[in-house]
Amino acid sequence: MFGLNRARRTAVAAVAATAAAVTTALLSAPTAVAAPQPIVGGTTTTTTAYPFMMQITDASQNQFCGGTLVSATKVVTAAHCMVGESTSSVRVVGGRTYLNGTNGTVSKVSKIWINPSYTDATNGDDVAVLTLSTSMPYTTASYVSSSQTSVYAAGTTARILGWGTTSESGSSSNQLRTATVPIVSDSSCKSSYGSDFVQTDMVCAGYTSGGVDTCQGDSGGPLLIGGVLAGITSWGEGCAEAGYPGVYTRLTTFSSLVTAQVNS
Ligand code: 4AZ
Repeated sequence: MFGLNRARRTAVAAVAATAAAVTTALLSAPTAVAAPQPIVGGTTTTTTAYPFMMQITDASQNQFCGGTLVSATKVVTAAHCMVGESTSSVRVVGGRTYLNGTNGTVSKVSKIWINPSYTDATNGDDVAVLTLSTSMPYTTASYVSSSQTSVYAAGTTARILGWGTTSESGSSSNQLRTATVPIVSDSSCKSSYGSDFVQTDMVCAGYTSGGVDTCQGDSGGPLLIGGVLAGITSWGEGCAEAGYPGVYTRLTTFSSLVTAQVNS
């Protein structure tokens, strides 16, 4: 298996490693290096602009994944973010644009539903729904229904959001970031990823030349099409590499399962 990236929850180790890497770069760089780019490529934004954008954190409020508020007490995220977690090990934080902020609403989680078919992100089924102990006072996102499969037409503009790393080996962004990327055809994504691309369960987005993508720490967050939740950040080969678009959970396939959880 090639080096696929998925969510990293070793936040402290990652920060230490990144600090060392930055020090090395500063000491050795002969000329100016490019400024770190958002997500990878994009701009800063706020949870005021995207109020349904949730931080999924550990019990100490260290963010490790994203999630999308779809009702006052339900958050859609990736199954791979929740593997090994328990209701006592995670929190959901809303209304907090900055990772180092202390504002917003922090909720405990009373239930973690992981798609029972989930095994590994490259096998699909990468969806989970969290039930919150405290209602979030924020505007929710609507999500695609199972019949809306045409939203994934190749070339359609999609929006990605997260606090993830701003380059493949970079550090997380303190401020929420966003970018837009075109949906990639299933045939093209199959050319990139072969049998790891499960067409029924995944959709790809990104530029042929790379440069704009989700990366480590963005997992579980939204891919919006026309402002509607249509995908979940799932996996990819590296980040923003030419020929390797980001891979997102194809939410139309799981819409009914999600609705069952949202109504439970
Ligand atoms: C991650 O580790 C991750 N470039 C998310 C998305 C992508 C790679 C890694 C896609 O959370």
